[in-house]
Amino acid sequence: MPRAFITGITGQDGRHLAEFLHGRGYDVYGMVKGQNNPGIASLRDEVPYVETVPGDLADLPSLVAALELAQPDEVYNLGAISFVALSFNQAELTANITGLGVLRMLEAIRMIGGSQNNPIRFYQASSSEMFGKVRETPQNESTPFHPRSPYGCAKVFGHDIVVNYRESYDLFACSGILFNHEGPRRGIEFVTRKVTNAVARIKLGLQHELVLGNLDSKRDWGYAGDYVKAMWMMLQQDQPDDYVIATGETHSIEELVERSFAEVGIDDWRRYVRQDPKFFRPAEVDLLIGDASKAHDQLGWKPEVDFPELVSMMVQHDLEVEAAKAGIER
Ligand code: GDR
Repeated sequence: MPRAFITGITGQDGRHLAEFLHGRGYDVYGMVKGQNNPGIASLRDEVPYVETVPGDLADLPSLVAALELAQPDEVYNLGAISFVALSFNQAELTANITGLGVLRMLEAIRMIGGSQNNPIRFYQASSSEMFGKVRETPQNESTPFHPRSPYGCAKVFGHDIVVNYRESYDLFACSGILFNHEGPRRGIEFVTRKVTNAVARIKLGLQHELVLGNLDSKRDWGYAGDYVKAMWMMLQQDQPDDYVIATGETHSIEELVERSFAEVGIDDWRRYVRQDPKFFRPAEVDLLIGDASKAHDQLGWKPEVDFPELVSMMVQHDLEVEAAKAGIER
């Protein structure tokens, strides 16, 4: 059986990817940090077949030990400080985990290596946040980077060091430049889930307002379940390369809010929404829209879930979960 090792296993993508790889017959190992990681309970619930391995992206010896234990064919580096807003407050931590963590993982792979005939294949979770103040629209693999947050800067370092290690040491290392990808497993701090969860609670009478920051920024939102498939596809190619993964459609936060309220039959959404400066960022990424033609042509990848389906899936999920928690019959 092929073996996969995933960092960031407790996050949205980690769980989707574990599910996908398990379905393809992989033994899946997930790296978990800390002595009592709160993410472990839901991990055991949702993906019980994942073998957890201790390790931390801040600690190279722990990465080497984790790889020695898992003996993977494929390594997926999804672990990061991934919340852009937090990265402004914890910039150094973000640089260390989201940026230097990639370098440590690459070094660990160089040390462990895998067998001569079957070297470890590496996937790095790069991000559309690297495009930041975009130099061209839509953005593709050769669009120059202009990050707008400590998170974006750290991801640029991670991306560049993957290219450098590929060129210097002939590693099979790929980066997926993934645009925003969402779903019912998305953390509540990210705008899509914050909105769909609040809309569900407002509909159920459990909450009365939704407080947001900038409603004008635009994002290319896809479904996380579709995007993890692209990660795996990249590692099955003959040659390592970098790919943009996106839907090619963009929508504003306001459109997301409007559509989410419409899903529960509320048209006058402005009654419930308030803006608060504390949710605005010191520097914003105004517009993202990706051109995934290379992934379409070379990987045969395309997204299956569109924006209306995504919003509907998330709102309906949150209605169900919130009603169950509150003991409301629907
Ligand atoms: P993003 O995702 O920064 O694009 O990064 P997020 O959902 O946090 O923000 C999207 C946009 O919404 C605006 N916004 C708010 N955002 C949050 N979180 N909360 C609010 O109340 C709010 N109001 C408005 C933001 O200003 C922003 O413009 C995500 C992360 O998953 C990264 O890790 C990943 O690399 C990129 O997507 C691709």
